[in-house]
Order: sequence, then C-alpha cells, then structure tokens
Amino acid sequence: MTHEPGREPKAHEPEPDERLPVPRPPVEAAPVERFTSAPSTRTFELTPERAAQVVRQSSNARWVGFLAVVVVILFTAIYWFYELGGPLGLTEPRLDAEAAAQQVTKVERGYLIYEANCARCHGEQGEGGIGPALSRQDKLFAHLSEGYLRTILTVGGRYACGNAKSLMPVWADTGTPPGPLNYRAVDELIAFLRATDDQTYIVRDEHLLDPKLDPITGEVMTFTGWRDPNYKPEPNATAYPACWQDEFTAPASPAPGGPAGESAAPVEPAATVLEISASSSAAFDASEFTVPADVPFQIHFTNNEVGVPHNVEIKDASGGSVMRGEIITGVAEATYDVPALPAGAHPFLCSVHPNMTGTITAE
Ligand code: HEC
Ligand SMILES: [Cu+2]
Repeated sequence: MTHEPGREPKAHEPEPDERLPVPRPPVEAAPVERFTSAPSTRTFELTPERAAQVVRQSSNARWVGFLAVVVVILFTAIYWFYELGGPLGLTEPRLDAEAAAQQVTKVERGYLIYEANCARCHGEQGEGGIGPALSRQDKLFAHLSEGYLRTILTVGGRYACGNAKSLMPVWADTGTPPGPLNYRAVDELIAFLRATDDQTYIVRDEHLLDPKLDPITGEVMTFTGWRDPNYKPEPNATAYPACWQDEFTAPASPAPGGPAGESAAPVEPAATVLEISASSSAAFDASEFTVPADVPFQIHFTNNEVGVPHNVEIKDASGGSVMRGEIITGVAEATYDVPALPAGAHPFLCSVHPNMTGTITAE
C-alpha cells in the first residue's frame, strides 16, 4: 500500500475497498402507479356489489335466451298452422285456400274461353245446338272426362264418332293442324267444363280483374259450373255411349217397321206417323203439325240435303228435350218414336241447326 506524500491517512477513515459498495437504503416507497384508468376498472376482487351484479346479469341473460327460444317456437307453430291449417280444423290451410283460389281463377278464365269459342255451337249452358250437349249429368259423369276432353280438343270433333268431316275443329295448339288455344287455355277450358254446380263464380272482364256488371240490373254477373258432384247414374242405366250420336238409339226399342213405317204397323194399333222433311239448313220443309194428344206416335224424318246432318228434336216448356231423334246426314231417312204428348203446342227443332224450328200441336 503506498501513501501519497503530504497526506496522512486519517485513522478512522475506512480504506477505499472497505467503502464500496455503498449499501443502498431499503426502498419503502409505495409501488409506482403505472395505470391511468380508475382503480375500480382494474380491481379484480369480487366485491359484494359486483357479485350481486354478476348474478343479476346472468339471470337476465337466461331470461333473454328463454324468451328468444319461446318466440322461435311460437313462430314455428303459428306459421305451421297458418300454412297447413289449425288443429281440429280451426282455420283453413293457406295452401288449400291458395289452390282453391287458383282453381276459381282457372274456371273463370275457362268460362270466358267457352263463351267466346264454344257457346255458339254447344250452347250458352252447354245444352247443345250444332254440337252435342256438354252439360248433361250422365255425360259429365264419365264420358266427358278430363282425358277425353283434352283429347277431343287436340284431335278435333272426329275423335267423337270418327267423322272426318266433323264440324268441330282442332282447338289445342298441339294438334294438327294447330288450333288457337294453348296448353293453359285448354286446361282452363277443361276446368270450366267440369266445374261443379255447387259453387258460384263471377263473370269477369278479359283480364279477370273487374267483375262484369249486368247491363240491365247493374248487378255482378255470376255463373255456376254444370256438373253435379253428387250425381249417380241409375243403377241399371246404360253408360253414355262412346259416340254421342248413339245417344237416343235405345238398343232395346222395337225397330220401326219398314223403311216408311207405314205398312202393317207391326206393334201398336195404327200409330200416327208424321212426315217431316228437310231440304235445306234454313228451315224444315213444313213446320206445323197436329197429332192426337196423349198417344205415342212416330216421326218419319227425311233429310234431303246431301252431306248435311239434320234431325228432329222436340222440346218441352222448360227447354228440356222430350225426344231427340238421331242426327242423320243426307240423303237419308229415319223413324223416331215419340212418347205421348199432352195437349198443347210443342216446339221442335233440328239439334244441328237451332234456327230450323216448327210446332207440333197435340189436341
Ligand atoms: C263449329 C261448331 C263447334 C264449335 C265452335 C265447337 N264445337 Fe265441339 N263439337 C261440335 C260438333 C259438331 C261435335 C260433334 C263431333 C262429331 O261427331 O262430329 C262436337 C263435339 C264436341 C265434344 C264431344 C262431345 C261428346 O259428346 O263426345 C266436346 C267435348 C266438344 N265438342 C267441346 C268443344 C269445346 C270445348 C269447344 C270450344 C273450344 C267446342 N267444342 C267448339 C261443334 C263445335
Ligand atoms: Cu239441320
């Protein structure tokens, strides 16, 4: 150890190596605040208030969840019943209602198509005229099925009896030659032809928006279908023939005797035979006849017009048919059996040409 000259070491002065390291005073200050946010936000102890809040919050959350589930379940159930109908038939299923509304629209369109295209030959009410009747229950029951209607509208009138010269044209645009009605129109037409008579439909304008008003009464015009859904043929009735011309040729009726029906009168005591003839489509050759009342008689009908169908049909007061003779295409003749007529005037006409009329007076 060297000593600097002129400097005496002090007796109690520690040696330099004894002075170092200087012991630090113990740090006792509070920890330095390093956060600027309020202490409550970074305190993690569960104070009683906080514990209570947590409980409240989780109970609220359970309620919200529960209500959400209830809402979903209720919505599902209500929507289900809305679409498919309420329990115990409380409400009508919307899907059914929708389908029914569509069916109504179809029928209402079909009506317009019928009135525009078919009524002039088949009658406003399908009662028949130039073409056969379409609204008869026995025909609608089976003969005028949807399939038959579709086919005859596609093939044309020859489908009915195989008559190549049938007056009834092809209607469907899928036929040959194509007709004027597209698939939808044919569908609507069939819906109308087979519509039931237990429902009332509204006659609308061609866009099916506004109901048509009766020009005289100002009331909404309506119509009903033709088919009686409850109709059942008589148990022993013969089915409607495939060809409508066979309609009134009762197979079991006694054949009229001889071509003229005059000679020998085989069955009944000399029945009255009325001679009726037609030589043009304008009128019968004679139109006024008289027969005894309440006695069956016969009509001997001669069709002198080449290639044109005619017949004789006797109507009753309500427009129904008393006797409808087979339609024959000239030149030809036929004998029709007529039931007894009550005293009075009985109009008759040609089913094919409703303008050909006459009167048979029974007295
Ligand atoms: C020009 C007159 C005429 C018009 C228009 C007409 N038809 Fe006809 N229709 C006939 C004639 C005639 C027959 C008979 C067919 C035959 O045997 O030649 C017939 C037959 C039918 C038949 C078969 C009837 C049966 O008893 O088998 C149906 C169904 C029919 N027509 C529906 C219609 C429809 C629907 C329309 C309208 C789109 C229509 N017709 C328009 C004349 C017409
Ligand atoms: Cu005629």
